Amino acid sequence: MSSLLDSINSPQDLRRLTVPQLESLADEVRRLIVEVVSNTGGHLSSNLGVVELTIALHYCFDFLKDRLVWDVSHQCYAHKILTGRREAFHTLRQAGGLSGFTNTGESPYDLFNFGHTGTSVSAALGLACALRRGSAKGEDGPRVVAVIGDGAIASGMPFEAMNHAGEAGADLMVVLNDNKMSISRSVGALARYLDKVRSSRPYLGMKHELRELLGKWPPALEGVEDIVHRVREGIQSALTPGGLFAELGFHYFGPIDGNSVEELVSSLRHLRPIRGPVLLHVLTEKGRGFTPASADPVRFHSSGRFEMRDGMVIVREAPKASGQPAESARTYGEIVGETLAELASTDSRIVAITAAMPQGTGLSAFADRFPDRFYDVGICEQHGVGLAGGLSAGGLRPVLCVYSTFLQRAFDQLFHDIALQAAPVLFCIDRAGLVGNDGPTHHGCHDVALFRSLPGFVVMAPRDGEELAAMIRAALKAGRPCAIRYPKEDVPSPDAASGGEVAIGKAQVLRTGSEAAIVAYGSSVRRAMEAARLLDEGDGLSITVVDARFAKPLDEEAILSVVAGHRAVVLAEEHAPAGGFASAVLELLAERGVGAAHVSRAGLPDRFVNHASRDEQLASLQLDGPGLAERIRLMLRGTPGRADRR
Ligand SMILES: Cc1ncc(C[n+]2csc(CCOP(=O)(O)OP(=O)(O)O)c2C)c(N)n1
Repeated sequence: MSSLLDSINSPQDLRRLTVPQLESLADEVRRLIVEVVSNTGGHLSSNLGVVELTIALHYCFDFLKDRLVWDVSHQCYAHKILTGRREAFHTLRQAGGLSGFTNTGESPYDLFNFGHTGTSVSAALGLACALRRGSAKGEDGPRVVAVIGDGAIASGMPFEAMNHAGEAGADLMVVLNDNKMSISRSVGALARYLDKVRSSRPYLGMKHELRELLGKWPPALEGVEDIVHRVREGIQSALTPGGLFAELGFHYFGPIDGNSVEELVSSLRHLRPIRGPVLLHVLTEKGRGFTPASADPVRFHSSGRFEMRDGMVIVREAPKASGQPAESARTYGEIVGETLAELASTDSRIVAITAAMPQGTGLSAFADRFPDRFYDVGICEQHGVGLAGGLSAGGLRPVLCVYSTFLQRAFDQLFHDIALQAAPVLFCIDRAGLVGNDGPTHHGCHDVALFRSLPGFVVMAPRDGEELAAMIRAALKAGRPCAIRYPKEDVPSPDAASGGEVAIGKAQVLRTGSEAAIVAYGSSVRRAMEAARLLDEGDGLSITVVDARFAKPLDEEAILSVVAGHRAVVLAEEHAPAGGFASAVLELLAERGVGAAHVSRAGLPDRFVNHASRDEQLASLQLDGPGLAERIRLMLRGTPGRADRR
């Protein structure tokens, strides 16, 4: 059956349709998104909410001349479908296929490779300032639009940008996509403020009434201009929804129905010619049009593959790589949450912090059990770290659970508010290493380098759940800043040597061999064990495997003895080459004057790793068991491993 969508290969095609046709097109776009995401996984709820908004934006603007910036850009699926990528859309998030975020390599309509929240307003303001310096100005000059969610707008950086935009008077339109949700419900005073604004009458409709009201001011007061002016302003800000944004220097409009193409098109056309900073507040429904997602937008914020059977959503498991040890189908985050809850029941100083990710970081159960010892600070990682510093100064033992990539923006707080104060705060760093289909914006490849550079920090990584729980216990006893990193994968079943205490700065030797050694950090330990088994069974080589446990302080004695006792040593980790665990070992060898010609690094390359499944990424970088085994074979034959030649 032919459809409207089949005829849309660019936004120009879209502009040939009528507004009622656009409403039907929205249904078709939505169906395609659900169909594809059920096969690929992806950010379903947010995308379903912005279909009409995306259509209306491309209808009213020409984003080859105008500029469109998506915040986070996890909600860009309809944008991709409408900007010439409909036929490739089924490859979403797959190796070699379309990215799940805007990607400058894919289309001239994608201006940034974004995946972190709160960056759109600054970027759009930068574009607007750059355009103002260029030649294309005036009524018909290009317009810059940023689309940002109600969760992201509270994340600090947008306020810095709006503060600047208001002052600079830049020609910038911010579309606030308000669906009341971050990943979970939006939190904080701004969320409460938006609740109030949401229930007020739209400002577009009130303008006329306001003018009428203000025009009828008693003539006796007209001489007292200043007073009249102030009273007018007072009335205006009391009666106008969105007064907060007006105070920041934005013309506020809304709230309007962001799931009505008609209302959107009429508002956008009305606002397009307005100069200076404009904020259009649109109300949308997260998960709209797909009942399971609108009923449970949190579950479908970032969904795995699924299928529908009898109206029920059935999760489809990703195929597991062969040769891996059995997994417990539990996440590291769950173990963190359980361990913290257990310890918190006997230690009233323990409190937990998340930056808008209670589910993702495994803290939901802790939050349910200890609601008054749990802080969700919204998407504000910097504030989360600063808060942890303050809580610890007040005698508490804060634990901040956060994804590696998002913590990066709080590096100064780690330095200033934590390390410099020697604050006993524990950082539980989830999604450390490669994250699979989300790709480069979400890989956690720099945390070891960041933490290692800060005096006083203990930096560690477990190989399984038991070691993680033991590290949490050790960290909370240590009374100093500590960081534990763990990957985005199911926790492997414990091995024979699992369990027991973890002593700060002590590694664990898991296998002793004579030919070569792998000193592995965190998630690489299980792969090192697999490599040792393959080399033993397939090549008759006996291999030592050390679970390093600590990147700082290193177990110097154990590492120096392994390096001295083997003719080939591989340092395995999932981290960027600069500053990681392997760097720490090489620095140690240099300090001690130990030759490192027989030592090689197996880590991430010095480039961004594209989206693909995590297993595909690890295999392509020779960081899985077979890859590590092959590196050892090459080293023993005297040929450097592939990674060394890269
Ligand atoms: C710095 C940073 N922290 C956390 C995240 C994880 N994250 C992705 S989307 C999202 C919620 C965004 O909410 P909102 O801006 O309201 O957009 P919506 O998904 O509701 O459309 C979060 C917390 C991120 N991408 N970047």
